[in-house]
Amino acid sequence: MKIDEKEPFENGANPKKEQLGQFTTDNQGEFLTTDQGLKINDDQNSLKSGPRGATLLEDFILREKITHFDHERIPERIVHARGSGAHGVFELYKPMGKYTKAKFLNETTIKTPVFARFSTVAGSKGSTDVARDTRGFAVKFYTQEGNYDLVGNNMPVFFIQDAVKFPDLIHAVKPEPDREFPQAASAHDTFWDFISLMPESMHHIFWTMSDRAIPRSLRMMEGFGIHTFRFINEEGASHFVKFHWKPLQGVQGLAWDEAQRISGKDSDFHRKDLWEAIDSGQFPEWELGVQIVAQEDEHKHPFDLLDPTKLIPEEMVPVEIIGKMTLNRNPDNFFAETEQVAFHPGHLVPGIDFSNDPLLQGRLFSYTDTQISRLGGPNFHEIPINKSIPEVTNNQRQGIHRTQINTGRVSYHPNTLGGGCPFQAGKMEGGFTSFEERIDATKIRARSESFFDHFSQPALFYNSMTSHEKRHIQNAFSFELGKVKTVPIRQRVVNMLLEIDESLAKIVGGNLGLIPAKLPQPITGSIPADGNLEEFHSFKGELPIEEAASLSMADKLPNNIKTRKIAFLVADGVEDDAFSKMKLELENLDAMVMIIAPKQGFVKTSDGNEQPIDESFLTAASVVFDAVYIPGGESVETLVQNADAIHFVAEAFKHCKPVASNSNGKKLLEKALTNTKVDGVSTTGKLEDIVADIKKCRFWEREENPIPA
Ligand code: HDD
Repeated sequence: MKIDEKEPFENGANPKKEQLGQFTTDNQGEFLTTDQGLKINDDQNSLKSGPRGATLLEDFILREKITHFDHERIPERIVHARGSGAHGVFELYKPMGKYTKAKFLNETTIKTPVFARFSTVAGSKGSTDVARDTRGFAVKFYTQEGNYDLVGNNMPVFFIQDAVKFPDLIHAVKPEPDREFPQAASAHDTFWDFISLMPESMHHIFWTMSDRAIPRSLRMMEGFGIHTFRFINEEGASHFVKFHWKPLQGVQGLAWDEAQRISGKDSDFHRKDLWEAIDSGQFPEWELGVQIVAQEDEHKHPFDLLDPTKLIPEEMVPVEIIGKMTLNRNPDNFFAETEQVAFHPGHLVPGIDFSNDPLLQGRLFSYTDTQISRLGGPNFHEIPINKSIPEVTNNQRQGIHRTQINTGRVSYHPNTLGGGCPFQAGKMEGGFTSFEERIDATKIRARSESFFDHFSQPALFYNSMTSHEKRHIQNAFSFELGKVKTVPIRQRVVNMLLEIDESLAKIVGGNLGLIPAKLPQPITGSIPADGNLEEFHSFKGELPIEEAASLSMADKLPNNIKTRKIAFLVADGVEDDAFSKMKLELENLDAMVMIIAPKQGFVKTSDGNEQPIDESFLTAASVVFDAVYIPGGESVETLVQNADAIHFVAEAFKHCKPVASNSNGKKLLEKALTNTKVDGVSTTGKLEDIVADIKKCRFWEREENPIPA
């Protein structure tokens, strides 16, 4: 497609889907062939010297098949190796021309195709989905002006202020190099050693110690562009902008104990959840929001807009919702699409530009560089999932795996032999021009003093948490540091917590048998010539607000029960009516009901019907469900004798989930729980009671009186 043809984006057309279609094959009804297209007669026996003889080197069919197999792996991503992706569309609610000339942010009739990939950071490709970790949230917009990538995370700040530290951060969190463990875990000495020496990491650490780091679902997390970017309008005026993704499914986390158990029971928990939601037509949606700061207000805030360890509280600059992304199609092939997709924060379109955030600036180098080794050369943009919709017309040629066949003798610019083509595009023709920022500076390897308030924002974050969220943070610090073997590392972190919140430092210190001490915090970087380190120390600045409700997850719950997974525990003799009516009613509200019984196959209901079973107690676990329901009947007499059924209910309760029965089913609840007269346990069998509890997601106050399970 030639640049600027906008029609293919309108009237429901999806030019990316069409483009991918040209590369899609379906083996249905086809003969088996070699890679050269030769039909194969026997794919099960190698060519031998006699039926019992040695295999012949001549067997090109055997050689080709095994050679391909031998080379099927490519290097996994150095970070964000474990990920899941999906196709979708972005629709704009209102034109943003006042701020940006980007076409996909100006034309509300256009549906821009997107591909989104969500990931953990530290773990390898085969690691668990539910590790305590930041999640990557990367979206590729296939716009009519070329690809625009918003490569963010599910947390609005980052660990470090300068990209030069990124390799150290990642080396510290990855499995330790001599022993190659722990996998997909930050709870180990090298990570906390680094963190204890890096006060700037504290803000992000508070986010990773919160439930944001163990999302219930990839569909239930917010996304953030993190850095301050620029919007540039037609007149060339610049506004600073921060990007936000707000999920319409609500925001929810897991319990930490639950997350650890899910890692054993179903380490594909998030991947499967995303796939199944899309497959069943429950398309996940996020609204895109922007926080805009006028150019002249650059220095108005008590933190530096260029510092990626800081956020702008929504209470200070509201988020303006401008559009919506819907993920509506699972990939056809995981490797070809999700694995080979190559994101880059430097893939821009006119109307969006960078700021001088030193973390962003370093990223701009790293992403293309990594694709060259990961995807094998400089032509990775030709892989179908990475291809832009506008045709690529430039003078780049050759390189490994080149697929484009450029005609003609001219591959340089300027030229006359090719009629001067391809032409440079002027501003009016959509040619990209960088924002003309005036720079008058001394070359210096240093950091601005405006980056040194490392403690006010983590304090704001902690202050903004509800009591259960605070408890989870206290427990997460205590868990992570408890796994650290080197006591001075634990002590340094506890001392740093003292700079942020005294009560937190004392609770965590108490759990570790340590007393927080007020000591000078470490400094990083070069020592000034005059030896005066004072100004290099981290400090806790003043913020105009003490709490920001927008930082808490507590009031971001969904107002429906769509895609919630509810386990029905049954056995022979289950009351037909109580069972099938409730199942139907919940499914009518788009919840997902799974029937679990002592054995697979069928159970006989009270009316003698045969009810098929989805899973047995052997294969199912409460941790992968959002709620449990026990319909009454003779079945309950069987279930109260079944240790797995009792454990199932108790474990769901322990993880603060809604647990329900009808009046005849409550015997199982009474057997499993010490107290059934608490919030989130209903025995009325009424749909409205169960739905109200499921909407609340969790009853965290139960953690104050934990039960064994
Ligand atoms: Fe990065 C991948 C997000 C800092 C270097 N990064 C990667 C992915 C996400 C992020 C979501 C996975 C993309 C995908 O799904 O393929 N990275 C971030 C965010 C950062 C950040 C939000 C800070 C605000 N990253 C960062 C720095 C560097 C890198 C400072 C290097 C100096 N990131 C990479 C990388 C990766 C990557 C090595 C690995 C695989 C890839 O790029 O394609 O280049």
